[in-house]
Amino acid sequence: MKRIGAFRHYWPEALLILAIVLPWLSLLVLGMVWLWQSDHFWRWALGAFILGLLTWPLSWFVRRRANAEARLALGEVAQPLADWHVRERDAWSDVLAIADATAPFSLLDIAPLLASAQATVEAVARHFHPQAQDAWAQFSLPEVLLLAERVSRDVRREALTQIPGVRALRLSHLIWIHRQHERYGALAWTGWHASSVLWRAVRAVLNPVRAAGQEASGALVDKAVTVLSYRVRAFATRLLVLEIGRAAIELYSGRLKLSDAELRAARARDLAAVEGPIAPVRIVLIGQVSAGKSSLVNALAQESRSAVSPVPTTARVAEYLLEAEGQPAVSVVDMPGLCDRLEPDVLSQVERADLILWVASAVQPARGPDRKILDALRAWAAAHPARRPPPILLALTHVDELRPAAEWAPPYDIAVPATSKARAMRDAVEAVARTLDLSIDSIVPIAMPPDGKPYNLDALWARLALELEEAKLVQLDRLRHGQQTMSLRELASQLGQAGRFILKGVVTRPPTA
Ligand SMILES: Nc1nc2c(ncn2[C@@H]2O[C@H](COP(=O)(O)OP(=O)(O)OP(=O)(O)O)[C@@H](O)[C@H]2O)c(=O)[nH]1
Ligand SMILES: [Mg+2]
Repeated sequence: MKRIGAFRHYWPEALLILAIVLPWLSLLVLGMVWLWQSDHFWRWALGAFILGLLTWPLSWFVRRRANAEARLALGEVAQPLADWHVRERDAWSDVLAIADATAPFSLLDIAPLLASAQATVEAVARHFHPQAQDAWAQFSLPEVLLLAERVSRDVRREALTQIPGVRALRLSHLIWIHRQHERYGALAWTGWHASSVLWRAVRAVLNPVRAAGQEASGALVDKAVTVLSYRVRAFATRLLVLEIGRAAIELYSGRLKLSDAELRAARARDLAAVEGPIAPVRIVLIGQVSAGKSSLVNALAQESRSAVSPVPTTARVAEYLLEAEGQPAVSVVDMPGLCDRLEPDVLSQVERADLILWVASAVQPARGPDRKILDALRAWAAAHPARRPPPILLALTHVDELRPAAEWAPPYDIAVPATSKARAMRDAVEAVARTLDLSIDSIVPIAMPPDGKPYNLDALWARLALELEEAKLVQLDRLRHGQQTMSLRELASQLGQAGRFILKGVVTRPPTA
């Protein structure tokens, strides 16, 4: 009923279309008649069929090339960011897989686009909140607003450089297309569909053999037409999936706490702090009782800062600023010896650590407490995927006491051990790497005999220096996370502002009519 009404309403438009289309359609029909009468029809049909067949491999080739070109053109967009770590990179591989598997969106149907955006966001969210039932909803409103800002900015930049003529495209054009589609789309489709079904039925009755040939070539021509818009759609689809994926990773990894301007301000504050008296990288020393933590503080400082003794000594956390000549300024935190569980004291220090320097004695056979606390820290880091975990290095102390204990004649080359002492040192490094599940290159053997010169501290400084860049990123991340916890005073001031705003709205509300 509705359609018949629409036909009645749009009859001038229908007549106009017929007036334009009929002369050309009649040409088609007349051409067919001529072909038929002059006995060329079967030759024509065969030629059309062969050309139609050709469209299959060609369309396959064109699609493949369009996909490859979209990949190439968006090569940079497909690169993971340099400061992403393992979890972000894993999530990014999922995003790339979705981008590869997503068929180009249709220009008129928005539903597949939304479904694909949702699938991308959910895939990323699952990486960061595997336990949460509604993993995708783990963000705050300002983060979503910031996300919208970023995606718009990035898609705009790529569209401007990659889609020809995009500047000339006005919103009014799109609205016009959409309106025409809404207005005539269903009607035109019904009209076209009905007349085409009728025509095909009549054709089949009149001449079944010819009709079969025409059906086949018609299907093939249809296919060729859809290929034409493929290139632009393939590009736009890949761009959207990648940008949405990247933005989702930024969102769920917790990097999207601050806008670029806010981040620049935080960095400036951070740099200002580094220039000031204290903001060097914070190295937290953790290890069993008498492992040599305080001795290491003194050796690194090249002077006695912390009390050292064969009996349990350090009872409280103490922080020292080291400005040894020729070495980067670092802040070193000396901790009491480990207990058999993760104490709140240790955890609160780990939360504020930019680098953890585990201290273990090479002559201490019991590694249970080290492994237990280390695993607890690993579990803590895994439970806080939004935070960048501090890198862990291990100083293997007391190597001078390894067997043969009487021999101590540094230097030793443990890469190519020539003496049994050097071999014992290498075995100790390998054993501690295995039992604590650390990589060998994160372990530096050192010695600080009470009555002799410290050994291999230069190597430890060099290893620390290699890790400083990462430690600075951890520090920046820490500052960024510090930003989101709003102080009570800040909260009170915001509530006050909101209260004033609401009151103002009530007082100045225009009188209701
Ligand atoms: N021979 C030798 N002795 C060491 C070495 N490192 C530390 N020591 C000695 O081991 C004892 C304990 O050293 P500390 O530095 O007090 O150990 P700690 O880890 O701070 O101990 P707590 O504060 O009790 O947790 C001291 O007598 C040090 O002189 C080393 O590499 N070789
Ligand atoms: Mg100590």
